[in-house]
Amino acid sequence: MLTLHHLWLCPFSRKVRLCLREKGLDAELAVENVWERRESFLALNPAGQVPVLVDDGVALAESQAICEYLEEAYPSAGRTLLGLDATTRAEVRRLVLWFDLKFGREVTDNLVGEKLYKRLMGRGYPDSSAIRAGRQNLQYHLAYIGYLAERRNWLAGDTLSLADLAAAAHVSCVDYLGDVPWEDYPEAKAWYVRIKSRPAFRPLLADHIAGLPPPRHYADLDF
Ligand SMILES: N[C@@H](CCC(=O)N[C@@H](CS)C(=O)NCC(=O)O)C(=O)O
Repeated sequence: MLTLHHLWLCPFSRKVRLCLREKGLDAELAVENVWERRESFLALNPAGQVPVLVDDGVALAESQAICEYLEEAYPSAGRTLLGLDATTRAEVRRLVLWFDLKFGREVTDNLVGEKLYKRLMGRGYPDSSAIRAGRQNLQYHLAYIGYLAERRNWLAGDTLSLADLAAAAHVSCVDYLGDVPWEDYPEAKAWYVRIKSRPAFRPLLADHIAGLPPPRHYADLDF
């Protein structure tokens, strides 16, 4: 029995949701309003952050540790999301960090953080200069995604990996807010269309945040 404590438009939770689905695993989703600092949640993860995966009573925290745990605990026949050899695994991990840390700080925090989480956490109003910086930074990240996707089948190599899931998790949060200039980045768009069309992505496209509807193209596979 798997339970994922998560938040809507949290890229780290989305990465784990995608990983679970790609591995054919079902988890019950439990929304955790992290800003409430509930004691029972802090007992699961003293850092007070989502995602937290509870697998048969054992709590796991940190999205990358969770994804790598799923790889080890639930190996899928003939498939891996981490890469078959040491070189590919190093590249997958480099790109996961690129998206979770660099894209996260330069883009997701400035857009999703400012537009959604600041309000939810009672930390004031969106800062328009941060939003401008997020949109500006997003452009070179989209160019980099396009550069990788043009040269490789998937971002880290021949097969779909956690690098694609991390990238798609962040990009999908920003896309929910309508901030992605897709028409200017056709190679990145072609990669996103491919990953968005995978069955594992469907539940993310069905997400709807009360009072913050996504733009029409968000759930459209042929946008
Ligand atoms: N490095 C962590 C980052 C998780 C994270 O930043 N989660 C955010 C929501 S997207 C959170 O729980 N923030 C609440 C807090 O930091 O107090 C991971 O990969 O799981």
